[in-house]
Amino acid sequence: MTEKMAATSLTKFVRCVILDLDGTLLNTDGIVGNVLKVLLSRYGKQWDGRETHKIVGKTPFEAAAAVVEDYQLPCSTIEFVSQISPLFSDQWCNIKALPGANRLLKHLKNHGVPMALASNSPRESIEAKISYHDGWKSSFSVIIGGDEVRTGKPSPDMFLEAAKRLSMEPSSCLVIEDSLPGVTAGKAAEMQVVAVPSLPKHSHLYTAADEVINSLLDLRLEKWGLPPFEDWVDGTLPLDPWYIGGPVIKGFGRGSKVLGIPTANLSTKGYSDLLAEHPSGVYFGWAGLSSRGVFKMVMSIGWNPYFDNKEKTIEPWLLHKFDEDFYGEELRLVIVGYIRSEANFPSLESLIAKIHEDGEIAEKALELPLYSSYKNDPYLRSS
Ligand code: ADP
Ligand code: RBF
Ligand code: MG
Repeated sequence: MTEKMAATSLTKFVRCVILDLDGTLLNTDGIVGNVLKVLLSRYGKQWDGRETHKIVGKTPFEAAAAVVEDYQLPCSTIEFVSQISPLFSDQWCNIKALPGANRLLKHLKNHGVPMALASNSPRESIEAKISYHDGWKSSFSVIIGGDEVRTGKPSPDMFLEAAKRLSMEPSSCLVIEDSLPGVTAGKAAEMQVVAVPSLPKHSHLYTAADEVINSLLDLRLEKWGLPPFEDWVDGTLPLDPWYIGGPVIKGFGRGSKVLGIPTANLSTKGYSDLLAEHPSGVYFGWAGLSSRGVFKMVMSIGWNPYFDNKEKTIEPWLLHKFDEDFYGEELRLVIVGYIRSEANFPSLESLIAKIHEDGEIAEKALELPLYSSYKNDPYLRSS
């Protein structure tokens, strides 16, 4: 038996799913950063975001303790918690679902797969946060907050209690978690654990997880014996369309054109929130160039692991042969679907081969009515 087959046959099939909330289903990180910025400025300090990894997955008290210590604040952890709590409560209505969260909950609900929500946040905060998302509360047969067990994650208590209330054996539970404490808790509970790290470039730390994926869009439920998603079409996942545009700027000058894959770079200035909202990966859609027309397009968003970029960039390859460059021209993109997560490659040849495969997938998919209708989107032609 090959190693891969052995690994597959060792995968335990599950019957229910236990989900974490913040960073897994909800995009809480931005809100946390904003609130800390406000509160720390009252102490004359500046939140720089670099400590985010120290608070992800912690209980509110532990996270507060870490900040109080790191910034040497002249207050107790309890005082800090009481100051920050109302600031958070004010923001709960602004927290967006992470890409793929609604899709996952709907799918599991439709297929009658029992779901539990297990979060280090207090029960009351969980209820408040999910109340802003239609259909979420009724998706969960069990909800457990950090204040309902003796010890929060990384202790397994919360997950074991969830399994008990679902009347499931721990080995029949799949945990989906973004944080390291959450993954530790899931493994300590002897459950299967899929990690979806919420912080970029941290995936190498999640060795304890049974699988590490980049976003919920990459979840393959059939791996765990659960009903597979049925929305993939010819290697593509339809998305709610989103829009980005601007003048074409100089990119990294790596000579991608020589490789046959020129990418018309857009400035990321003014789009950082939009880019942060979308997981890195390969997407496709339509590209409008002000004086030239509308063309098929496939693009990568992210850090290009092969080149280890420091900034999240957007790199659209227009699937058309142009006789000249078009730097400075207005480029409008409508992104309609997802193909895969970014990968690293052992050689430049294998990276190029994969990008060409992406191009073929996009080329074909964009003929489907589902995607071709966006070719006429007025956004692509107005400038
Ligand atoms: P840079 O590093 O400056 O982005 P590239 O080698 O990626 O350089 O080339 C990108 C440039 O090539 C684009 O800005 C555009 O002017 C031109 N170009 C020509 N054909 C295409 C195409 N099919 N898709 C994208 N850009 C193209
Ligand atoms: N770079 C990577 O490091 N990993 C990838 O998986 C990857 N996929 C890409 C897919 C497409 C469709 C395109 C256009 C680019 C991709 N790139 C990827 C980015 C590539 O490294 C980069 O665009 C060029 O080499 C210019 O920097
Ligand atoms: Mg480029």
